[in-house]
Amino acid sequence: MSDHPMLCLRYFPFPGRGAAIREALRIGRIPFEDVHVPPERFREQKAAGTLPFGSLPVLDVEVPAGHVSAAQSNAILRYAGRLAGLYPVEDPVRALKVDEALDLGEDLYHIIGPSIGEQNAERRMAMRKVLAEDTLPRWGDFLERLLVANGRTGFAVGDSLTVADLKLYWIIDKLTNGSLDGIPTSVLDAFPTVLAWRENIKAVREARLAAAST
Ligand SMILES: N[C@@H](CCC(=O)N[C@@H](CS)C(=O)NCC(=O)O)C(=O)O
Repeated sequence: MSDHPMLCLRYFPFPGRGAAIREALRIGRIPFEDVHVPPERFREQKAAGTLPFGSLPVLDVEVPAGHVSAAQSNAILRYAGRLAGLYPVEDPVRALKVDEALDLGEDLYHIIGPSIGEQNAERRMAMRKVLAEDTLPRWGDFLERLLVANGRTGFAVGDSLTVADLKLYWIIDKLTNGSLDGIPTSVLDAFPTVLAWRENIKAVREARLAAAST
């Protein structure tokens, strides 16, 4: 029998804020039920008030004392990171830097969120133009400087994979994979350390996921 509590992760059937959590648990070989909630089911759950803050992801944890449900992707990711050995529990300063990077990831989701919610195509493209030409290059520079300050190790914090890399990897993927119309895949090409970090994390994640699945 597993030493870990029974876990159930509820999220939409796309990467979004769920991918980093799914990958942290998989890399750590932590068993969990990966529930993909279709949009219509999400609307039902939201209307029924069964989601802590009316959003996903939600992690359900079965402990001897009972059942705990928690929302907030960064809180869930830190918990997953502690279980998986991808969060520096023994080093408060390093943990501070991981937390900083996780919140940087959330800031980026909030920066692109309004344009994703904008239904009017003309207004959406106007928002995307500002994002592509001004906002995202500015934040790309913040990330570049964070990675340079960490010594260009290929990781966001220290010299090994943490949940900070997984969080940032998936938001940077969203910004550069061409799925946001009006945001060119080259939007972060001016930042060599970001590009090198992204390639490194892509390879490290794939290797760790492959190793964990054997
Ligand atoms: N601060 C929350 C934000 C959660 C959030 O906005 N989730 C989105 C999906 S990534 C969602 O559920 N959107 C649908 C809605 O809010 O109606 C977190 O980090 O988990």
